[in-house]
Amino acid sequence: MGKKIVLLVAVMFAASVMGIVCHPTAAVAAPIELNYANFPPAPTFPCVQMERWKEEVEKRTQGAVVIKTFPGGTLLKAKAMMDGVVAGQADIGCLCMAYQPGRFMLTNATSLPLGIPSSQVGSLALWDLYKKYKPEAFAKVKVLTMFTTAPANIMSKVPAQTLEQIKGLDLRASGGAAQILKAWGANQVGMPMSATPEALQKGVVQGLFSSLEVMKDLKFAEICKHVTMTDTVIYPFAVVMNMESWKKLPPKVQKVMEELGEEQAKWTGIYMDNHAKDAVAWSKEKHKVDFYQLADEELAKWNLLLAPITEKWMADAKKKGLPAKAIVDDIKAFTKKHATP
Ligand code: DTR
Repeated sequence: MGKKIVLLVAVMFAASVMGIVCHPTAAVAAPIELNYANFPPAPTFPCVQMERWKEEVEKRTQGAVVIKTFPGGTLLKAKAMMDGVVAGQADIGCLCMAYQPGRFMLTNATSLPLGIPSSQVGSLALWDLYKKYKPEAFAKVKVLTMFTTAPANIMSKVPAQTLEQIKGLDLRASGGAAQILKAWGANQVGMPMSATPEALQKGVVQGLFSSLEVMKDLKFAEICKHVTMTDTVIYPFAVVMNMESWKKLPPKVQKVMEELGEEQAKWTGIYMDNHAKDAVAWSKEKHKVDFYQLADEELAKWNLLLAPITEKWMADAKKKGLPAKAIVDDIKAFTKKHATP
């Protein structure tokens, strides 16, 4: 009898050490379910990174967490993302900070024309910037990761290869990049990416200024037969979680998500850079898109027009009490750090 009890205790002890919960109700404990909202269609890169993050979290928590994803603005739309997550309409949301320049002023400094060369470098520099300054704009949420697009280029139905051709052309961009189009003389039309396919179809705009992966993911190569390579600026994104939902998570799950922060930024950067290259090759081959490389002197002329944008951001940031110069210097230093192999 005594031996049996000892054996039972030993088995229970071993099981609990191995993490097997013996309590009958705990053994069938339902996984924690989290909703993750995203604004653009499923094939686009913000949604691809969302699915990758979901898979990693589910795998690394051994199924203790299940994430339900909502692409295409089905749960929250682009500009409602932050407030929707704060209010708990979604546990997690992915937002493009560039769409709200004033609200995310500090992190949007990464979309100034400062020469960020790729999505990988941009994503890691942005993550460093966030960690260093912990901007007030994110005080009510848990930031899970951040990343950026690859540099933006002009995709258009008609050639936009000279400043004369761009003058007055209806081109779509949002946030920081909008000022760039204005500086080049375009008639800048602002809207989120999710509204762009229809605007192109209906002729509301003649083209857009963005990273090139959308040529394939949103099939813009079918309609925009001209690309002018300027490799100008990136757009920054954030993935945020409702604070209550975050606090309710077991520490082990929180650890998994925290460890994924920088890794996810890098993964997304690499995915985006490769995918943008792939989209260029696909557009040339399948849709005979003409890619036009500006001559160095011409590009220098275009870039010169952009200098006042950074100056204006610095003046505005100072007015808001931000250490404008330090932020810009840090972005340059983080860029250099991550661009150097
Ligand atoms: N360049 C920004 C952000 C962006 C780039 N690719 C996608 C795909 C889906 C949504 C947003 C973006 C923009 O032009 O909106």
